[in-house]
Amino acid sequence: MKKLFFLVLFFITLLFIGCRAEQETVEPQGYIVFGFSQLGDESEWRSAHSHDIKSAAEFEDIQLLFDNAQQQQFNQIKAIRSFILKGVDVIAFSPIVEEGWDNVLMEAREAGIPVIVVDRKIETDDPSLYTAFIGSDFYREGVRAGEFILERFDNVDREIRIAEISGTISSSPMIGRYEGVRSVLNQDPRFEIVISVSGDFMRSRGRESMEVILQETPDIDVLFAHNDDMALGAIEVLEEHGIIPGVDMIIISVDAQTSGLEALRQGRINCLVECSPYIGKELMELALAIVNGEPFNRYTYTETRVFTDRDDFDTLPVR
Ligand code: GYE
Repeated sequence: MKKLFFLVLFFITLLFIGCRAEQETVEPQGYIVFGFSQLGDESEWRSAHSHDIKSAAEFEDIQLLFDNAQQQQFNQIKAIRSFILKGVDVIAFSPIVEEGWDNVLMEAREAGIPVIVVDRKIETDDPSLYTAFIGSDFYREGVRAGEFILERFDNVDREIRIAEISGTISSSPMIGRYEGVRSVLNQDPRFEIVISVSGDFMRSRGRESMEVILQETPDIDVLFAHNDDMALGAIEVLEEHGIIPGVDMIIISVDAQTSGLEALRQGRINCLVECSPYIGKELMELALAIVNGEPFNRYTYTETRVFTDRDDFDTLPVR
């Protein structure tokens, strides 16, 4: 009887050791929990950005906690606080506006959680509050748009009237593109931005903005829209008014997403300044490097290409 007891005990112990070994091998190496606060879902660019981040996390076997703040800064702050409470390994967020992040970033620092700023920049007196940034150079995008306008009107000897539909007020792409385009156009007295309206990066608001522009300022030569969605909304309104976009009015927008590229091929947009939302892979690699104490670049910028109606369309990217 005693023998039987020890035999049973022996097998139970073996079973236990076996289970433990299995558990240890199931846990993937470098497994991390990643909290991401997305600012909203306002544009085609944003959908591509969210999708790219989700699939990159899946590919790297990173547990992603994804929150959509529906265009509200306080929702983003709430999401970041909940990530801190959950004790995630790393936090990333795409800030809707530049200012107002210091307090919540200090809370993350106190909890010892590194923070990556993604896509848009923040304004802070203490840049050590975030660990790294990955996104685009919006000022350079504005410069590229300005250079295209200058080139397109090279031989035209009269005043060129420009309308601007800008992005979300106080957001870094809005500020960068606004300042960048002016830095080029201000060098030539022929060019004047006669009206600037904010369309909040949304197609519906792009429509409304163009209605305002047509009511208030006749004889516009150029539209510079801070993203494709707003340009496309504005184009619909132009067509409803019998104005031919791309011919009667030169159209430039930023992003170069699927619908923008299609409009370029149709001749309804003349120039697209590329802004890439596809940073998922680099973001996950960056997060892993930070958490694992490996070297990383503090600032990573995406490439900016320019596509125009005079390009060979076969060379355009396929999204
Ligand atoms: O250009 C626009 C989006 O922050 C770069 O936000 C992003 C901008 C992008 O809504 O389409």
